[in-house]
Amino acid sequence: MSINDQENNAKDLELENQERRKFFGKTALVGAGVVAAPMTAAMFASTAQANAKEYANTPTVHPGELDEYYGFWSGGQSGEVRIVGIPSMRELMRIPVFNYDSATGWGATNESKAIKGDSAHFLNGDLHHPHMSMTDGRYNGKYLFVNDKANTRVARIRCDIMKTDKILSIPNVQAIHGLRVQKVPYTKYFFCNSEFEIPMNNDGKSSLNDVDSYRSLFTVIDAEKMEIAFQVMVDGNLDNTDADYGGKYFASTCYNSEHGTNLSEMIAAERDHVVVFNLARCEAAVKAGKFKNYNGNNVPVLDGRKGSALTRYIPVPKSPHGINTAPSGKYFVANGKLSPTVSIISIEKLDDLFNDKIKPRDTVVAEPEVGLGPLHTAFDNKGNAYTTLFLDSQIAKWNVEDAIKAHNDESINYIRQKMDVNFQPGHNHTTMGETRDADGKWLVALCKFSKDRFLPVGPLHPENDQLIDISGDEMKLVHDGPAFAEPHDCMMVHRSKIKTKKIWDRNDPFFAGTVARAKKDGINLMTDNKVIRDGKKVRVYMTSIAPTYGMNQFDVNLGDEVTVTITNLDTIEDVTHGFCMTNHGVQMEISPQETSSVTFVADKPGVQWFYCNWFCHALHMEMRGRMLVHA
Ligand code: CUK
Ligand code: CUA
Repeated sequence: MSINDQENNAKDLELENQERRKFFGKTALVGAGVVAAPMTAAMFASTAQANAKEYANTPTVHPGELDEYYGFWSGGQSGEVRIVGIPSMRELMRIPVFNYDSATGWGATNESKAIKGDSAHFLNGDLHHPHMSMTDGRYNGKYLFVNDKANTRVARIRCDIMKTDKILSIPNVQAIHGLRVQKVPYTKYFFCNSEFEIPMNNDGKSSLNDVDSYRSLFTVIDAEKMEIAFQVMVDGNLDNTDADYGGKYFASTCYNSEHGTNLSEMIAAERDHVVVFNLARCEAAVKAGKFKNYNGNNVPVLDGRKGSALTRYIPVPKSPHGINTAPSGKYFVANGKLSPTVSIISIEKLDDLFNDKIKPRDTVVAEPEVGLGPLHTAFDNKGNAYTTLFLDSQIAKWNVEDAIKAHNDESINYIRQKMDVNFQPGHNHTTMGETRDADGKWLVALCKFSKDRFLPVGPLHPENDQLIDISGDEMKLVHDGPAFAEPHDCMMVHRSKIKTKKIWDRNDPFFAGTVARAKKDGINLMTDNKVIRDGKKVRVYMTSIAPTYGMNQFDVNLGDEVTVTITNLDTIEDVTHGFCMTNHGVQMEISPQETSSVTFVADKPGVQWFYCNWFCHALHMEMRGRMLVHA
């Protein structure tokens, strides 16, 4: 090799390293004081101090050890929720919600179809926002509420069994996006935004192009009944939302106050707004009958457009995205997206705003610059905020009170650190950070791009969920976690708040409908193995106990509609059975003490084997039987 070649080689290597560094970001260099954003002398000093500090947190969870937190991850266009252990980032379970799930039979079983209700025919969803019910601003471990942007629905998940127990289609609107819960005094309501504006009576009869008449509604839902309490018509569209800690106000961002129908129209105005909803006034208006109905349903729709007593519109810079309530209860933080700022709205000033003592902009106590593309903000227990910067691919850590002081005193530096993440973060979330119990331990950045962080798996890349230790003065990246499409949001709750059942309770409402049907058929599900013929309908009831079904053959006629109902008599934790009828596209989960049922047409003559497809016993392979189909 000539000297020239060697030099060229060295240059190539150097170039390659630089390229990789660009990809990897500058995380590793932060400690050396090299970051993309300009640093002040004060920041250098605090970084140096931080380097000397030990980190209390360890991300290592050894085999056999349990995680400290449950993370509930949105599955985005997968339509499901995933349970992730924090800090291990191990995926513990998936909860099918709006999707069809081959393993559990969600979307196929009669029990899940009953829960899906009028939208059971939809097999997809776009689930962005999982949020847990609260009591007095603290997680109570009861429910998770989630949205479906794709098919305009919301759903509730029971945290004692980690199954979806109710799905509700929202009328009068399109595309449910932002969703949060009432924090105080308890989650009586959860509420959600419709993102896309449509005509109020969307019957195709009025002018479809009268864009000015399109509206977007804020929907408030009774959390226990899973019924819509009321909707509020607004100006502009709605994006994300959050509640205060006083039980009085909900606030939503709006990014299309222009009522545009294409990109350039939607970003024309220099300012959009945050809409604040006054809960007591809305409830009073419903009581007083000051609402209208639309589209032939009886959901009360209040008029909360500009000038209404029910709402206030706070102008903020162009196209805000996330809105997050600080755990101090003092501020809503609206994230600028197209503006490098976040708008800090004083919740204490909202009473005066609603009593017309001050102007809407008077509630904005600071608008600090945090970086390019702020989307969402999370909080610790030390007064710091963590904002995702989509365009900068960074998390900006900043101090809320310092940012407010800096509003009048430019010498105050409120930025504590900017850390590169990989890459293009959407939401970020801190442990317990949307409650009074914010504990400042872990931050998760949900990155939209993973580029070269993982082994390549084809043109479709995984997302990258990054775990960041925030317990010290400096944020520290500790884990990259690839995730399938596409976590938007998550919430992390201490394990002490969650109590799950280990086996099913026989009286669980989850399968109560099936139990009632069996009773009508004179069946004791715990003992009976019987076939009931009802014309062309055949109902097969059987038990299962490892490694056998209570019945290993039954007879039907070609073309019969067959309903197989199985009760798992096993009482040992983890002994789940399955039922799969080969060549019929049918299968389901039956966990200990559960009853599950599925209905299909026996459309193939001859011998059709069914088998248990959840490995349950040494003789699991032998756990099968025959459906004899007479032609
Ligand atoms: S949204 Cu996706 S990154 Cu649907 Cu909460 Cu902001
Ligand atoms: Cu029962 Cu496998």
